[in-house]
Order: sequence, then C-alpha cells, then structure tokens
Amino acid sequence: MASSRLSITIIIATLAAIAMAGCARKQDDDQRIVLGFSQIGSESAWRLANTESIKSAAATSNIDLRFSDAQQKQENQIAAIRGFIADKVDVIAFAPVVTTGWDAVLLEAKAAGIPVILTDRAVSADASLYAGFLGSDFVEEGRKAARWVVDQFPDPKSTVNIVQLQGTAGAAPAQDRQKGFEEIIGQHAQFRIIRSETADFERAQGEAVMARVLADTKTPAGSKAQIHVLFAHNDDMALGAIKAIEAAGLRPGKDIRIVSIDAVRAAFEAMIAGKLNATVECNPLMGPQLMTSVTEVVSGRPIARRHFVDEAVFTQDTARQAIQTRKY
Ligand code: GYE
Repeated sequence: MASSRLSITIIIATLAAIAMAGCARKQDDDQRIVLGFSQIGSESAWRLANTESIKSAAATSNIDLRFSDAQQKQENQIAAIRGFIADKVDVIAFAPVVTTGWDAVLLEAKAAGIPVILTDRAVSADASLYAGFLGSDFVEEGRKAARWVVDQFPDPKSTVNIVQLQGTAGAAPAQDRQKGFEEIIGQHAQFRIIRSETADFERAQGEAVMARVLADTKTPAGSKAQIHVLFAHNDDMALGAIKAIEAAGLRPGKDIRIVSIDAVRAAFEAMIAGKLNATVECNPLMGPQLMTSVTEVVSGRPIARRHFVDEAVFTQDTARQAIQTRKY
C-alpha cells in the first residue's frame, strides 16, 4: 500500500516536472528573437554563401529567422518587409538590391518601432531610418582591382583598352566598384575604359554580354578594338565572360587579362587554370556579426553605423595556397 502510494507520488511528480519543462521550453520559444530577413536572390555564388552564413548563424544563435528571397526584385523586397512589419517581428534586416526607393517602407518600420539593419548593400536614405549597416567597402574593392591592373601595365606609352562588366544597375556594389576603379585608373594616362555594360551579377549574362562586346567593340576609326583587360564587378560575370572569350578564339587570362571581385571558389579554380588573373575579396560570411547586431538592437544598445569587414586580393600566384582554406 505504502509502496503504491509512493509510486503514485513519483508518477505525479514526474508528470509535473514534464509539464513544467514543457512550460519552460514554451517560454524559451516565446522569448526567441524573431528576425525577418529579406535576401536579394540567388544570383551568384557569393549570394549563396551569404544566405548560408545567415541561416546557419541564426540557427546557432537560437534566433527565429523568417527568410524571404526577392529574386532580384525590389518590389518583392518591399512586400517581404511589409509582411515582417505586419507579423510584428523583433528586428528586420535586408540586403537592398538597389540604393533608392526605400524611404516609405523604412518609415513604416520605424513607425511600428521595429529596428532595421542593412546588410551587404547600402541605401541612399536618411540615416535615422535604420540602425546600422554591415558589409564591405565597395569603393575600396574597385580601387584594389584598379591597382592590380595598373601594376600589370606600367608603360605609360602603350594604350590599354579596358572593358567593364557592371553589376545590377542602381546597386551599391555596381556604383561603388565602378567609382573606386575609375578613380585609380583615371590617374594613369595609358588606360581607356572603352565599354561598360551591365550583366546583373549573373554568370549567364556575363557570357552573353561579353560575346556581344567581343563581336562589336570598335575603335573610333571603326576597326575592331583590341581588348586588353576585362574588369568584372563579380566573379560570376567574369566566369561567364571567360566562356565567351574562349568561344571567340581568344585565351582568357593571356590575350585578355581579367580581374574580378568576390573571391569565390570557382574564381580560385579559374586562376589555377590560368584563365582568371586576379580576384578581390568580398566577404559574404556576415551571419555571425549580423546575429550579434540583432541581439544588441533588441536589448536597446546602439550598433556601429557602418561595420566593414577585412578583405584581400588573390592572384594566380596565391590561388593554390588560398583555395585550401576557402569555405565558399
Ligand atoms: O559581389 C555579387 C552579388 O552585393 C556584394 O552581389 C554583393 C554582390 C556580390 O551578386 O556577387
């Protein structure tokens, strides 16, 4: 009798403990920070690495991530942000596809009391409309690419014709990389940027646009112009262009020297194959820093207005060594 009373007591105690544990878990879930993140799309290997970094950092930080892919369209991003506001998420972060056109939706987030963190690309909007920016210094990346080009062609008397493949029109990395590149190139008389065309940061467009450029680039006198250098605003466009250059019977990396930006794995492989000459690093692994910033804004602490990451330049000489530790 005593022993059955004891076992009933144990069962009741166990059930109570399970119920309490359930409650505690529920409370933990309720207290998790909810982060709405609007990603640009999946246009490049850089972007895939960026998405993966954000998703895995949210999981390890126990942050409830609501992730939305805008497929490179601003209207999809605005709709996603409005959805996050309606759902009353704790924080909104997004990588703005272009720099302009965000004021209205940023004001709506502010009116709802939801802090916004910009990642990767900057906007031209009043600084009071967002908590801070986390990403790269794209102007400096453009300068680094230009300095590499300048080092390759030191003779001030032989003209160097450059073709530029630009990223998405109106996007911060396209505008800023062009600005930094032209700033340095403009200081040396032998360089001429003979064509600048957008290929939307995509490999297939890089190939198509480069094929067209190779077919119809003329000198002012009307004869076919020789292209000495290709500067692509990202690796994927350079990798597409390499295919077009080969299809035109030229040797990428030799007949046309190529420098791009991002430093994704495929760029290292192309450098090892001798087809790409150099790539400037743009670091997509911003997930852990973003989760730290998210936690800080939720607890009311200010975050840096601009948080830049360190980046390097890789060439064919350093590619073999550097690819060993590459994560993307
Ligand atoms: O360079 C490109 C991607 O915004 C820095 O976007 C990013 C750029 C990156 O599509 O590959």
